[in-house]
Amino acid sequence: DNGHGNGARGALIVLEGLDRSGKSSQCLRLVSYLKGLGFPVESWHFPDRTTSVGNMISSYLSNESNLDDRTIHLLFSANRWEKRSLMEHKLRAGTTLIVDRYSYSGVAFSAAKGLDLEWCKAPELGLLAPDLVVYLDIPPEKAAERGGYGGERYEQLEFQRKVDQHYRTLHDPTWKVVDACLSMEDVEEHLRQLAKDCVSSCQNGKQLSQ
Ligand code: DGP
Ligand code: NA
Ligand code: NA
Repeated sequence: DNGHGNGARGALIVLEGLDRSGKSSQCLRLVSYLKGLGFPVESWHFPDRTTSVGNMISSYLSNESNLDDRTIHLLFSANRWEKRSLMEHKLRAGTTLIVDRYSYSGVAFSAAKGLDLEWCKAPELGLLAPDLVVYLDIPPEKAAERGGYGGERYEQLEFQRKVDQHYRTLHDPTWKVVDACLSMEDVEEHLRQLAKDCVSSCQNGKQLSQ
C-alpha cells in the first residue's frame, strides 16, 4: 500500500544515452515537473557511487585503480543489485523513480570493450524491468562538441562511438527515442509527455515485472 490508500505503484523510468547527451539535467527537470504535479518521485542515478561497491567503480572511472574488464562489469551490475530491494519497495509504496542509466549502460559500455553481448546481459537478468526507457539520441561527435567530458575513463570520442553502436543493437521497439540535439526545452517537453503517460498507466494497475 502506498499510504494514499489506493495501492497505486510508482513508475520505473530510465533515461539512457551517451555521455553528454543531457540525461542528468533532464532527469532533474523531470523530477521537479512530476513533483509539481503532486506525484511522489525521486531521482536516482547508476552507478551509485555512495556505496562501497560504488566507491570501487568511482575509483576505476577516475583511473585511480585498474580492474579487469569482466570484474568491473560485474561490479556495475552488483551496484544495481544492491539497490534492487529498495527500488522495489519504493515503487510498491507509490514512488516513481527517474533513473539516470541502468542495465543498458551496463551492457553497451562493456560490449564496447569487446566483451560478449550475452555474457554482458546475464548478470542483469532479474533486475526490475523499467516501465519506460527513454533514449536521448545524440551523435557521438555532437556530444563530444558539447565539451566538458570530465576526463573519466570512458569519456573519449572513439570509445563513445563504439558505445553508440552497441546502444543501437540493444535498442528495442519499446524504447522511446528523443532527439537530444533539440533544445533543452523541447527535450524536456517530450519527456514530460512520455513520463506522464507512463506514471498514469502504472497507477492504473500495470504490473511491475523483472
Ligand atoms: P555517469 O556517472 O552517468 O557519468 O557514468 C559514469 C560512466 O560510467 C559513464 O561513462 C558511463 C559508464 N557506465 C555507467 N554505467 C555503467 C555500467 O553499468 N557498466 C559500464 N561498463 N559502464 C557504465
Ligand atoms: Na560521465
Ligand atoms: Na550524466
